[in-house]
Amino acid sequence: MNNPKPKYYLTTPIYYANSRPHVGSAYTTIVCDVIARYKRMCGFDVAYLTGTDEHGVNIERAAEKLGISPADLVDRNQQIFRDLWKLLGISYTDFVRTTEPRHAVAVQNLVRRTQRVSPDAIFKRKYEGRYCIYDNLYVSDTPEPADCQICGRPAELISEENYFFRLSAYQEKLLQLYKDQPDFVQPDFRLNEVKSFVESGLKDLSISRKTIKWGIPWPGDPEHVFYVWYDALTSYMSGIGFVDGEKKDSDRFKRFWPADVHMIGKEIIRFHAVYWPAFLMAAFPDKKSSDYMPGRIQAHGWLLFEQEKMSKSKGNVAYAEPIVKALGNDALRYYLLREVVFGQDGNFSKDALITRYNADLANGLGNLASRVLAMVQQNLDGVVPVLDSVPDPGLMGFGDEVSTSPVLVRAKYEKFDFAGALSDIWNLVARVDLFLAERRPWVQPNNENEKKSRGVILYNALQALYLITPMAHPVIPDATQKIWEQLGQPGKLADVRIDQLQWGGLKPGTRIGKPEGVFPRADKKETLERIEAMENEIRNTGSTQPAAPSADSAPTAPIIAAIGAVAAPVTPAKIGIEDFAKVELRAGIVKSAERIQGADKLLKLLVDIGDEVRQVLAGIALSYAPEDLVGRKVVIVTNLAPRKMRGLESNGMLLAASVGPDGKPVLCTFAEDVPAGAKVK
Ligand code: ME8
Repeated sequence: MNNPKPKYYLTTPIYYANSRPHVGSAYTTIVCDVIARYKRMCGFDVAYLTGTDEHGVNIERAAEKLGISPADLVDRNQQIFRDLWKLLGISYTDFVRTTEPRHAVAVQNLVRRTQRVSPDAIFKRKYEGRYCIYDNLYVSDTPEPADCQICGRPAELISEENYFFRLSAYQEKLLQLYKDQPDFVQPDFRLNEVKSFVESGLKDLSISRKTIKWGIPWPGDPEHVFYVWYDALTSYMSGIGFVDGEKKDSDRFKRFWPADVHMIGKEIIRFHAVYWPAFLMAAFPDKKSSDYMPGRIQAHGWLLFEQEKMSKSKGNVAYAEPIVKALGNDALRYYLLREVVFGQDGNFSKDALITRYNADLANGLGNLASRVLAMVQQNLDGVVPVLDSVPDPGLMGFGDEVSTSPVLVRAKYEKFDFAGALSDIWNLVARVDLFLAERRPWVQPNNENEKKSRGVILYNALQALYLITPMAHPVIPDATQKIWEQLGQPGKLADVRIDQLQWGGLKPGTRIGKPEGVFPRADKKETLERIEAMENEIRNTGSTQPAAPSADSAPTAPIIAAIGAVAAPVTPAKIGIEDFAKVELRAGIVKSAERIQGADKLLKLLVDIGDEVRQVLAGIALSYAPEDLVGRKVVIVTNLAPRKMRGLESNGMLLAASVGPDGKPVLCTFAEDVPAGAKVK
């Protein structure tokens, strides 16, 4: 049967399954969940796809490091992603793994189709160039050394015969697409960046690899596997039932394709706004653009941790699970959407998260709901009053003011201005608080008129709550569902039409439920400690990657992990001497040491390493007093890329053993005399 609802299809990037998700990956997924929930509440039939990107050299190498097979690694990690999405209440409808057979078939069929309908689009030639294995990016088409534009690390040399996609032939067509679909890339300033990139000339793109085994075999030439981005992008189709672009495609694919929005972080815009539309143009030259071209590529900014992008490869990540376990799912969702201006970079701080939680959720909405509901229970027998006279003009003004709000809030959701929508909703919470403070319904009435007036005041406050609750639902689904039930409303709040909300929708005579607090206040210190303890547990045991350093436990933490204080899930694979030789170790002498304000565990050291004095930040402040370190001989890793913490650069790492159950760092030193700068091998 045909579904009369309009369709809406949105996707997250499919995340690399080389490690567990962090707050950055959770951010995109939560944003998409808010959109999906909002659209459903506007009457759309929503398909929401997420998944895991499970091929490529970074997966191969991550597995090798752990001494397990790539298949085992991705199996484990994709489950961690799914578990987290469950914990976060993500209402995705489809999940795709690129190692699924249905996906491999789709990728092979898409390329076969392309070769058939656009015979010039794909050709074979020798490739020599530099490739970044972390970002899966062809960095330069010449063999000279080059650094990756995304992560800045040196790219690897590759030289092999590859299949190429003739991207150069799509330059004009892409520019035409940006003209015909002016919203194709959002925000606008990103579209300008994309246009300049395309205008500057497009090079043909290698789309197969011979040196990698962990990938989808090229049809008819199994020595080659697909370039991970051709593979990964196709998941947006395979994930909802694309098979061949012909008769075998599922009804679901036919209903939902093309996507309305591909939501991504800004660093992968080129793949989505240039390569992906070009791949699609080549695969469907016989179709109208509106039948296959995504509606929009929406790029958001990064969550920053200590001013740097939070990323798995840098190890400066925060995890979502401990926050959800300590404060609930709504707390993280609310904080991320309220604090980060969508589209821009935003800082992530647990401290700010707890402050927001207490101010806006516990003291704000939660407190308002429980106060109003308790007063209705106590004074009105738990029933929404029937008004038998026209309320006084002051009260009608309040209703008018509140009832215009849903239209404004919806306009902001439509523009993906989540911080704006939430700010409007919370202004309304403050407005109701003020209204109650002015009208004081808790004062015992002296006569019948005053009693009626109290009923009218509470009636107004209840109607306001009745509007606020669904408006906040896409962002904080758990608490709003509870408040909804406490307002005596049956069924799921998710089924309420947000575009049909009306002042007065809470019917007089409705019996309200038992008021129960939805956001208990959190003690900041204690909550932070709980979160950090859980984070440490994840770093030490729960992760399939080596322990990641926390904000102020680095830089000794990775070494502590390597020494074996943590219970690694698997024994690390053996390395050759050539791998060890990559690490430059030298003897150093500490010249000065001082504490860093606001970082309990970090010390700032100046270390003489012979030919220079290096600034090094070390997570040893709980074990060493700064004055005890001056003059001390230490071992330092001198060729580690510099890293910023608390706004200061650390240019090296001290070696330390990790002792006891708490992993107390004990610095490595020398029993005999050594000059500063002596090599340690
Ligand atoms: O790029 N702040 O996967 P990925 C905000 N597999 N968002 C962040 C973030 C941060 N600090 N860190 C990650 C890939 N993200 C490819 C995608 S799609 C066909 C293939 C989010 O695991 C953001 O959405 O590196 C970013 O684009 C994505 O995770 C990258 O995830």
